[in-house]
Amino acid sequence: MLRIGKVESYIHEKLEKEKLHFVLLDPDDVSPETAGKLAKMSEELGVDAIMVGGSTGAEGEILDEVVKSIKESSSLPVILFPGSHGGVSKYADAIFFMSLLNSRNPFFITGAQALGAFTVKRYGIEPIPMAYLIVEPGETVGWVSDAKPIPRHKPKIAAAYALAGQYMGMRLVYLEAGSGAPEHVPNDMIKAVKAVIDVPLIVGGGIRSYEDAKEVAQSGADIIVTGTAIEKAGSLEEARKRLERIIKGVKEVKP
Ligand code: 1GP
Repeated sequence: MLRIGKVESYIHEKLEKEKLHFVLLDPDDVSPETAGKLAKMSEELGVDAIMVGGSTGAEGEILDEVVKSIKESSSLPVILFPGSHGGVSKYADAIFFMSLLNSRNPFFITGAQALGAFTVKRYGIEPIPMAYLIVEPGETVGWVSDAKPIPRHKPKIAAAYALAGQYMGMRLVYLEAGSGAPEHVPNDMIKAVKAVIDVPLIVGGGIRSYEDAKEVAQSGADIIVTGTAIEKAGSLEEARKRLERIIKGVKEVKP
């Protein structure tokens, strides 16, 4: 019998009361030690989960060490955000079992998923099926995964893919502008997607400030993801300041 797992239940329970903020840590950009410190700080400041992954190099021992360090430093759920079947770590709690629906390459739609499925089962990691959609500019992930990025002025295309994802059984939709994108996913596109789907909507890529986080949440994102703003803050103090402001922007918007 298929049952909703612990992490997914945690997400749903929290979403009844508030919008959520997830911090993304890329093992290619942060050391295990820094990842641990950022995770501890995230928990203190009210972040709801830590995502771990990236498009390049977030695999094997490097990935394991970062996940272990986060688990030792905080009690937040750790959710894998894999670039391919290599992005699986047995130390994580859950994995966004994602299909990049607008890739031109079937490897990123179903291929990597098939190659990783038994590993996920063997390790007992909770899979959370998710439709992953790349929006312009798409940045590294768009290029690496051979996406046909959704044009920023075509919200309806995003809405159609998102609804298709839901009808195919995916229980989350993620709109991704790409890590480090100069601008986040357009508000009109977030609104158009939110208007047609019933599953939670995650938005990430290019969200750096209180204002960004707030408008993305107001447009309808249920979960807001930030990576670069925290990872590239330069110091822990600066990361703390940025994180505080972003969390404020997310939490001020009521569901
Ligand atoms: C990337 O959506 C995430 O996969 C986060 O993007 O690094 O721009 O915050 P940023």
